[in-house]
Amino acid sequence: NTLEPGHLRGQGGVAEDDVRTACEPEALKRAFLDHLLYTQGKTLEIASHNDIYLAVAYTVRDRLLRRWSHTSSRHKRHGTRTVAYLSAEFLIGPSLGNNLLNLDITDALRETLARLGIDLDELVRREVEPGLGNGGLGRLAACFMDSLATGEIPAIGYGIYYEYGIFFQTVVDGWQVENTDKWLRFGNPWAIHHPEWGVEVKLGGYTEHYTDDVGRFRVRWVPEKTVWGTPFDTPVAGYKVSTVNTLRLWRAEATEEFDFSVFNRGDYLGAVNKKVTSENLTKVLYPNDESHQGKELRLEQQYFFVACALRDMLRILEHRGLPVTEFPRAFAVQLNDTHPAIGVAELMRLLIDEYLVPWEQAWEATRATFAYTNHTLLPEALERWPLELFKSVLPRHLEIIYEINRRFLNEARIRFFGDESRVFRLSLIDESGERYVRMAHLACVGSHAINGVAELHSTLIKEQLLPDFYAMWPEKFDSVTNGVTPRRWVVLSNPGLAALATEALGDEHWIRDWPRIAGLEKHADDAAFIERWQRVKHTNKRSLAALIRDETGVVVNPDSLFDVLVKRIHEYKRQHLAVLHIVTRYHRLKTQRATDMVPRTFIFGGKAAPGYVRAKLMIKLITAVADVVNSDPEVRDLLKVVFLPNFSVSKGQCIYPAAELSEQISLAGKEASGTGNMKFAMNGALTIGTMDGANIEICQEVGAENFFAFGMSADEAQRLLRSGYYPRDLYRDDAELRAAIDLIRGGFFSRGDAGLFEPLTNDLLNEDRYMLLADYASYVECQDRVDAAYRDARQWSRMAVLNCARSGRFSSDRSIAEYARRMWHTSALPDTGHGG
Ligand code: F58
Repeated sequence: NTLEPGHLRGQGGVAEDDVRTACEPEALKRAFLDHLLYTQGKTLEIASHNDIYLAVAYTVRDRLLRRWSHTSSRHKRHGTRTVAYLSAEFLIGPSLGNNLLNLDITDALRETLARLGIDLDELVRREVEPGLGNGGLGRLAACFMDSLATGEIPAIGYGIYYEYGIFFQTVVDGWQVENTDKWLRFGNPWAIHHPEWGVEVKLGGYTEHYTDDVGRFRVRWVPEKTVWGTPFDTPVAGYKVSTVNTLRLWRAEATEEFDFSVFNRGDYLGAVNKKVTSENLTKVLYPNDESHQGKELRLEQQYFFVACALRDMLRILEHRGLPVTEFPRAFAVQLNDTHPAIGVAELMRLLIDEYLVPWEQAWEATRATFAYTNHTLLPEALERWPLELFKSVLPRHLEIIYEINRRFLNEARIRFFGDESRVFRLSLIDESGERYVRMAHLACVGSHAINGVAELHSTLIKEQLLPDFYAMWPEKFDSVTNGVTPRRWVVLSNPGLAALATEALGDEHWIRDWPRIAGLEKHADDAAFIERWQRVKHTNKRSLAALIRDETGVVVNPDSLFDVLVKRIHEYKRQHLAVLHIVTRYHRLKTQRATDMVPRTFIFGGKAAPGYVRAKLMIKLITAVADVVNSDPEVRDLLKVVFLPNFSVSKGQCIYPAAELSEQISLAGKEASGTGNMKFAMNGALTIGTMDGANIEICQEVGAENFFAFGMSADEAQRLLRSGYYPRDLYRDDAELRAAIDLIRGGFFSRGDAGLFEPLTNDLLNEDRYMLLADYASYVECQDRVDAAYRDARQWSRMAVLNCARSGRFSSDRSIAEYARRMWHTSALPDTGHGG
């Protein structure tokens, strides 16, 4: 099923390759120089770095295009069910290296460019990545697109072409500072704009109910405004297969350049204003993770891309010559959390208002189409829209939601006879105070499948988040543990490990069949193998040390234990628990001259939502502790603390391969899954973690003896909370904990400004919602066991190899296979090479 290097399998191979698609060094050189001159308008002598990058990118894109068009005609011919993955975020990371890998032309192009004096690896390293996501959810969507293409499953990713992605983070005086991310400034060579597939989207206004000429009851939506959506298509190539799927992201434009009625009154600015307002719709990604704010523009963004996506699917359906009633057989629509859940009401609107399909039939088709993935249990992250706001943006959808609700609650009243309180809880409308539309309820009612993203998470959904829905439809509930793509997260990020794996396993099949990595296990006791493993890790650590030096000025020792905590900054993720541990170590060094301590480098990274004051203070705490610890001569190189700014996909690619200890320390029951935990394990880091999210499954797979587990279980934490949790008692009774908190409270890390960290320390002593103090002792004790284990380098590496070898379950290829079989009922459509 793999291609010959650089050749297009089954489509005539070399013979059909022309100057635009051939992959021999001569052809690549020709294509590159052509693009440099005819696309960029430069000769090599005067080309800028960006000119060269763009010419290279276009050269690579050309080589994707024929496969891309072949894929879409193949999909059209076969009419197989296409997965439409709807997500407000796709955090795809840099494209160049990934496309070269999947096309298998990295070496050929590197050689070609080197002869022209160009360093391909530097182009890859310096590529600006689109930051079109906040964190795990957006990155998961990108890993899934990779696995869908590699598995040759027909799929389109639908989302938003934000002009500004997640903000660029710098650290000034220890504080996070946000800068706009103008990622399109120098152009985006990967996407192709298709204005011809533009879609009109209505917003606001009111509805009119009337009877048409033939006596039918009809509804007309009279919008307050309309915007125009056009798609930007990015090719998503599978690994060494000819399938190239599409990521289709929508940008909003004004339907007309000027509002002529306003213009004619002489109000030029007023007329232009309307255009500006329309374009604001897709201007910026909301940078909040795990907190819902209820902003009108956000609701408009969500509706905008979902409306564009469903219209686009209808266009494709028509293009394939199929009637609208075939919709569910043509598309399986996956809702990546509730952000696209309005799609349920929108498809109903299209079917009943525009295609005049009877309600029952439309509803059956809608349910057969949608499936919903939940990504969080945190109450503040659950989307609820104030009814009035919702009505002002989507008046027709509110009517449809009322009707869905009326029918649904009637069904519930029969199913739960006499249990009105349950009916009240199930309602799509929250009426306990101010009225809201509950998007998770809409997603549940409108989907045939609902899943969590790790086993514990799925259990908690059934037992705590949506128990009434579970009672009603137990058969809808499922669990698909997340996964990550080994192409980006091992092959691209960690070429040393990839080469070692290929050599040890005898072939490259593991790249598309990650469970085969289990074959490394039999080398875990082979001294020569271990030595090579260690060399790879050390090389990766030196590269990361260089990056740290360049970005922060801090010099770290590559022989120290690299202990890493990278993810969004959030109280539930408990970065401040890691700080309490660091301060405890520091205190031990100062008071006990603990010179037998294992030298460690603590590496932090992650963004805080700009309005999340507490999270920003956590960053300041990390940097403040870093400043003191790093400059204390008594500490020498036993302790170093680094905050690496602007954590991103690119940064992750340097960090995961260099990590030895992966910190996954959320309060049990709070992290739905985590996916960083998987990237670390694949790259041979050991985990110190709570029994939360997918940590539990990682621990099961790698074996408890190769995993540093600590802290309360989700059950224990909930019981403790219910029985009365008094963090101050824990503080009083634990001398080391007291010392750590007192150092922070007393202003030791804030040059005497004792008030600075008080919001954090007071909270820990009085409320401590995320129960850091309850897990502190167990965490510190566990970290002492980490030290002991690290002293035996050989044994540590053996455990690291086992972590990698036993991470087979955590490839997104496995997740996608589960979705395809259990919720989408679709299968691969491989290119047989016979034009078939
Ligand atoms: C994350 N959610 C979960 N949300 O926290 C993590 O446990 C899980 O592994 C991951 O999803 C993938 O399933 C997450 O990243 C967001 O960033 C949302 C973005 C849009 C606004 C609300 C939060």
